[in-house]
Amino acid sequence: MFNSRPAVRRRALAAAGTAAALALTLAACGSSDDSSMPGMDHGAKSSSSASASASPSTGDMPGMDHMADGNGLSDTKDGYRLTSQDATLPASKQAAYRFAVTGPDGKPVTDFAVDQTKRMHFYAIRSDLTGFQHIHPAMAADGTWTADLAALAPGSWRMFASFTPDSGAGKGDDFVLSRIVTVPGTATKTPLPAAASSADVDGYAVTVKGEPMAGMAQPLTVTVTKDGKPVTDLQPYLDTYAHLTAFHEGDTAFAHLHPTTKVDGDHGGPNLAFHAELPTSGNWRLFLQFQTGGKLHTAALTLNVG
Ligand SMILES: [Cu+2]
Repeated sequence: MFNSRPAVRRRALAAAGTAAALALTLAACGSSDDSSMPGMDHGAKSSSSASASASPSTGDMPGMDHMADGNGLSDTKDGYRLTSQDATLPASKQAAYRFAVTGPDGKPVTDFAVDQTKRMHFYAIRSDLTGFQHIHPAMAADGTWTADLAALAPGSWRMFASFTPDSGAGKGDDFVLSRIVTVPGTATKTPLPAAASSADVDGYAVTVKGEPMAGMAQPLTVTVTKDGKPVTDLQPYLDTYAHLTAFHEGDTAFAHLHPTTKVDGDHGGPNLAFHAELPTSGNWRLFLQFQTGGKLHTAALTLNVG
């Protein structure tokens, strides 16, 4: 009896210690916005590059060239680097994010190839996959890009730059690089909506058919309807009838889904074919952008990848 007591106490203490450690872990997970803390960037980078190199490469498949970009979670690849002084941006008002791409020689790159009608595609996404922005920044002569962002909610954001150098060692290679930006304030996490096969936006219904599998190229069909009727007046937007980007729950890994439907005038739809290759399993937030009557629509739905 006397001897068992310390043992019981030790177990109780050990249990208390485990509970405390668990609570700390939960607290750390709960505030996922802490991933933007200085010094945390490099950890994310090394793990992301490891997973990128482990994923199967299908870069030689037609139309799959963007899949070779990796998951976009690093700020550097093949000597190219996304640089920015803007580690924080103000909350709840328009903000300019300034950045540059430096090449293997360390100098800012100014020569970019046009891809899908633009020399630079820029995406902002909050750590909970809300707040998606897809914009096309302007470049100054010295290679400094300015992305004019709409109001950002407090929290941790990842800024992605997607580009193709038009000279130098990386000429013709597609890059997606990213950096984290902190927006000060009280960050509230929005739970990811449940997986769904359709989403509504601006009176349109967008339905996605297909069974994407991690790391495999799978056909994905997007159908656009309005009031139950097929939509056939989709306009070209960035050389496509629908621009699809996806971000992975947890690490905000990036994927760009490429259309296989050819663009031919202002009468796209209702069915659009894509090659989906999402490198990892889990939930992806899919953003579908399409244009009608000169207006851009952005639908979002959660896609579960097995
Ligand atoms: Cu773009």
